[in-house]
Amino acid sequence: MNNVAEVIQTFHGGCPHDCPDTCSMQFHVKNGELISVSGNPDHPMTRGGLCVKLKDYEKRHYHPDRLLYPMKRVGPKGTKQFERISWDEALDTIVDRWQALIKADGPRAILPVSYLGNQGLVHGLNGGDAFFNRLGATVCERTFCGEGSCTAWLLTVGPTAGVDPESFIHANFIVIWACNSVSTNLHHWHIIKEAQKRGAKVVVVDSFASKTAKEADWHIAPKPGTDGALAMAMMNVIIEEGLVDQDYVDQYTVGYSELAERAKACTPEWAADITGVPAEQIRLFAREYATTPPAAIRIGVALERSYGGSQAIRAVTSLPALIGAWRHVGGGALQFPVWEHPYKFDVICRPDLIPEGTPVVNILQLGRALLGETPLAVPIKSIMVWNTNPVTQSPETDKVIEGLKREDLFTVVAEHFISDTAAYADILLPAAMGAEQEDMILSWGHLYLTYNTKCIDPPGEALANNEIFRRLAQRLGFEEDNFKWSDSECLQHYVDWDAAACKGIDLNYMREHGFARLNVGTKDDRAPHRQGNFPTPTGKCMFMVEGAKNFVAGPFRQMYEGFQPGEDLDPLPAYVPSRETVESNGALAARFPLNIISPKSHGFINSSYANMASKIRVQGEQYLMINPLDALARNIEDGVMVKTYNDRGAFEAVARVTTDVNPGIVVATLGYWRQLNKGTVNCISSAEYGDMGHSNTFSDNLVEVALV
Ligand SMILES: Nc1nc2c(c(=O)[nH]1)N[C@H]1C(S)=C(S)[C@@H](COP(=O)(O)OP(=O)(O)OC[C@H]3O[C@@H](n4cnc5c(=O)[nH]c(N)nc54)[C@H](O)[C@@H]3O)O[C@H]1N2
Ligand SMILES: Nc1nc2c(c(=O)[nH]1)N[C@H]1C(S)=C(S)[C@@H](COP(=O)(O)OP(=O)(O)OC[C@H]3O[C@@H](n4cnc5c(=O)[nH]c(N)nc54)[C@H](O)[C@@H]3O)O[C@H]1N2
Ligand code: SF4
Ligand SMILES: [Mo]
Repeated sequence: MNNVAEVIQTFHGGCPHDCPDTCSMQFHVKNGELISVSGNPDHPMTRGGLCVKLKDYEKRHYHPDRLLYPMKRVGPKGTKQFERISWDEALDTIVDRWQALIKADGPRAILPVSYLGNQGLVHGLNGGDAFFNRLGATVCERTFCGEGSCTAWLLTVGPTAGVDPESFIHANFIVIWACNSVSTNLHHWHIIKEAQKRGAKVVVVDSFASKTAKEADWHIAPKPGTDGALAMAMMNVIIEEGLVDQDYVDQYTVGYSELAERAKACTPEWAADITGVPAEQIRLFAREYATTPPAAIRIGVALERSYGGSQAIRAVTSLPALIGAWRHVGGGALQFPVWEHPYKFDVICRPDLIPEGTPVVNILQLGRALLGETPLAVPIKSIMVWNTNPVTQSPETDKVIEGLKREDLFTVVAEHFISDTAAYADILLPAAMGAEQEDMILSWGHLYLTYNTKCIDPPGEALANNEIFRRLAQRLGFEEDNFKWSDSECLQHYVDWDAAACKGIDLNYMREHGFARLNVGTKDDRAPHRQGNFPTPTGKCMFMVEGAKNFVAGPFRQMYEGFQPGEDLDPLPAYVPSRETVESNGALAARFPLNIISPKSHGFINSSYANMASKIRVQGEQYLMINPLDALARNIEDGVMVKTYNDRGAFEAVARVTTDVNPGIVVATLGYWRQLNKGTVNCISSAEYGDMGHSNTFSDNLVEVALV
């Protein structure tokens, strides 16, 4: 007879969430049931540990609110009144409605809405894109996260992974710029902590005292959206004080004299006025950065979230070349190491199937598109949503909801739960979860490939995303191979197994080991730009780019290039002020005087997990952090309910009166469910783009706060 220990089997898993850590997991299964999960102890970044969100991932699989069957709406939109139907009825209804729409208005009346709620190559990126491109639907441009940053990075250093996050162990001066690693990049934080213990200085540049800032040796707190001024002033100091690595600059960069000319006016005193950081601090920061090699910068996604965010990232990305930081192992900058991963996006997404002239709707402006505010020759009459929850995550929530309430909009949502968006569905499709589907997980935060085993069956009638699209494609008679491949076949086709980075790695290796380090050097020897070799058109670091046009660059993209008008870009980095500040828009600030930022919640991953009581306990009820001076002026005491509002909308939260935020700034973390709260932070955020790559502007919003 088997004893208990013998019937527990362990399988390789990969965390499918949109998180730079992409942990290698272990799924422990007994009698066909996922009984627990753990971090893979052999993975050099996961190191056997998972975060507070995923450590009991099995509970999410078996959560009582999990969607188990296809359903149709039987009450008014948004009231969550659904009735169980069969898969055949669900898919037939969808295909019938779409075929009627296509006949009447053409396929552009249909809009896919998706993001990276699942980061699998098969169930995250695939299927949906290829399917809707083949259908001829309007394209969804997904610039939720990092696209301005990517545009800035590509312009300056090209598609390089930059410094290996593991090489930070060798750095002596570490700058974490607008990244809350303790919450959002925990498995990089362990490495930084180790370097700190070894004597490295850790500087966090963050507009408030985040968990990470509190653990740093030095917290520098520029006002939101002013990082460009800080970086330009650092250049000024480095140049004026003769700290430039002239030999590196001469050999491996373009546009130094023009950059130096521009930086001349950007004195620390000038920047102190803009950023609120004292000039002497800026001088010291620049000096220490330039003279403590190896110096590594971790660029956080949040750095792009204001109108001038991408220009700021160009400035920050220029710093390492200026001081020759790239010469050293552990020197340089880290943005998204995904650039050196050998995924075949063209095969995954099939942008070649997009008919010429297809219109584009940006996910940040979904509300506007649904309300007809965006000029579209064919109005949107149907949407299908999967892997995203735009009601809480897209800006201008009130517009999104008004749009979703449209009686003539046919909405299909594939989900794990009845999310705030799923609540408005006409047809709800139950989706499979991590341990229930085979995949490889895209990683944007390290240099490992990650495999995920299907080791249990989905509960009820839930189906993996790709199977849903396979069935829809079959009903519509799509003949392309993509729609016929099994999940395993997809993986064979989606990764460039012949690439140099994959030497010695194939799908069998992945199945056996769960993860594989790409062949891109080791953490102890990798210095990819020691001698230039930047993957730019000149092979050099481009301080200056002449004739550049705006473009949307995301590693998780379809080929958007060509869809865009592409306005001219400034050839050089610069400080570009935010749209909504006291300085840039006095009239607006007179009514709404506080700058709000909305970073990630520690206990949730975006809006995922924010429906689980245990995670809400970790994270706390929806709250707003406010400085005692601002609180006093509004009679707000710690713990009372306040309303945060502007012309776009409002949400309610518990006030946390704290000096962790400076006067003039308030902080509300992202992800709370609207169903469980009165509004959420995106009710107030702007859907206007930033300066490059159609990036978001979540840190560029003015609000007022009052007692409820
Ligand atoms: N104010 C403000 N807004 C922001 C941000 C901010 O910082 N501030 N950050 C932005 C950023 S960086 C991002 S990345 C976005 C993220 O926003 P989203 O990508 O919308 O992330 P989630 O809210 O987690 O929604 C993902 C949904 O997909 C579902 N899902 C997960 N796996 C699967 C699956 O396998 N199949 C199906 N069918 N569904 C699945 C989950 O249940 C969840 O409801 O938010 C953006 N919005
Ligand atoms: N726990 C948890 N982890 C996550 C996620 C999650 O929702 N929860 N989401 C994942 C996703 S999709 C992403 S994109 C990453 C994002 O990871 P991060 O880049 O760390 O993003 P945030 O936490 O939104 O913001 C980081 C810090 O930037 C600061 N900040 C905001 N605006 C500015 C500014 O203008 N200047 C400066 N200097 N600082 C600013 C905020 O105060 C915050 O402390 O995290 C991933 N990991
Ligand atoms: S959310 Fe991030 S830190 Fe947590 S298990 Fe997944 S990849 Fe790891
Ligand atoms: Mo993100």
